[in-house]
Amino acid sequence: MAQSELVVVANRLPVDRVTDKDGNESWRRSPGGLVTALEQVMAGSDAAWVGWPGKADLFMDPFEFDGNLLVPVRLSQDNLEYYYEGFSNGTIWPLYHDVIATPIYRRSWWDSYVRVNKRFADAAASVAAEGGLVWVQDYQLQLVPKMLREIRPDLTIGYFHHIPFPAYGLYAQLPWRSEVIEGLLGADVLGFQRVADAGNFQRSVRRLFRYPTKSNRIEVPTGDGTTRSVVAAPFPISIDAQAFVDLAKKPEIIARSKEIREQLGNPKKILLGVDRLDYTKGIRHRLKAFGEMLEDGTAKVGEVTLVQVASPSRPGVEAYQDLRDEIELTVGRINGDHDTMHHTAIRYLHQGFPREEMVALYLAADVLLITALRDGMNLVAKEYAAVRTDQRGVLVLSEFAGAADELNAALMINPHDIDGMKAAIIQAIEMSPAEQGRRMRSMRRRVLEHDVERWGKRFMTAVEDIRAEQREQ
Ligand code: GDG
Repeated sequence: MAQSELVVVANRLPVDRVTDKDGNESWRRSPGGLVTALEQVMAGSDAAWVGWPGKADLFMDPFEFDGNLLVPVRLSQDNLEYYYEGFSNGTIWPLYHDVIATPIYRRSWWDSYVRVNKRFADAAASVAAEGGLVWVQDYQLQLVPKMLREIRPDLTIGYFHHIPFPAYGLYAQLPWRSEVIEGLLGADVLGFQRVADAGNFQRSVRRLFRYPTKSNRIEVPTGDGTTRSVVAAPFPISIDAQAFVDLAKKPEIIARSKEIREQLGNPKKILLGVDRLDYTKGIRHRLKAFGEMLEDGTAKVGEVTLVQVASPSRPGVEAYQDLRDEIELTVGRINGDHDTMHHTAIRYLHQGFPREEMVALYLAADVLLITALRDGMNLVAKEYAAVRTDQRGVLVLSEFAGAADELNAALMINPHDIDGMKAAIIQAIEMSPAEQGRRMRSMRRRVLEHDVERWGKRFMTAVEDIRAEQREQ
């Protein structure tokens, strides 16, 4: 098989299987942010991508797509239930998001996680060139770095963690806490979203293993009396800002944004929420605040409308089914109490939309509400800032989202403080155009300068640097 100098390993391959109207199947690049982010890193290099093709029990040989080698990893229905929905999304996801939902610890889920991680590690080992670079993505694959190093000690290994890393007091609950840290420490560079995440990880390493850490470095014993340096540092992810700016300038998207306002009955102010339907995003808290504003008269139907896009997510996980029921009950109640024949309080959309429509929505929205209880970064916040070339609009941003470290000009909120959130929404609704412009300019400068290309380059430079160091030794 062809050998690749750069191998990306992620839970999903960057393509979706699509069937056209004549029943012919083909692959299409998936629209996700990670795909765009890594596209630039992978372009022009002899790169491979290892991941699950998106369908249970699909066994396929590696194939070429857009100049890259795609290496499918087969997952059975059981694997999807135990490794993916179970350990990844029923154990790690809630634990790492500060136990907003209760993590479930099941030995059978862990066993499946170990087995599937090994399958990903083996697949990566089979395609990486001698001395090549492997970049592992995210919490579904935390054991891959160590497993890969054991098979292929010649490789340089990077890992990027897209979600938060919790404080040790919470992390310590995990029955396999040592195994997961050991798995991650197989990497040469570990990237986190926030300074706090990298710090939490380092503290867990010190508490569990007593390995010395100094600034961003951890000295990991190799077993032969020497140590190996592992870098654990923040690399805040970003978006392809220019692509969003280009969309925002398209006349048909600007026209669509005006049409959206009209279709909503030309309210004075449109509030917008865009989230995967996930309990980490604080959608319930946002609805509570808005519902109270309608009750106490600080918002009036017809004058203010909340558009909530909640894209369908993880329907196989029980906590997500319960959340959906709860949110839909709340939206129904609020609308039932406040709607008129002409106007709705909340336009709730449990659907995914094309990116063009998302940009039109961002342009139509006077206020974007990010009320996450915990969020690694939150790219929606950055997308909103990028598209507002008119320097208008207000971002209300939870301090518990990674984006809060960078977008300091947003109106910061603690989503648990409902009165505080209501006050911020009122402040946003009433903000003068001059102040909107001042804040938006500052946020846009940050997002346009620190885009995803820069993120990818920074991470790759850190990996290259450590590789050069190792070669000198
Ligand atoms: C994880 C971390 C971290 C949403 N609905 C639609 C749609 N989206 C797009 C948004 C945005 C992306 O999905 C969501 O990204 P987020 O960052 O907000 O959140 P997660 O999915 O939870 O991502 C997160 C991220 O990884 C990257 O490291 O920031 O903290 O949890 O791009 O625009 N896009 C389209 N239609 C929709 O209906 N086209």
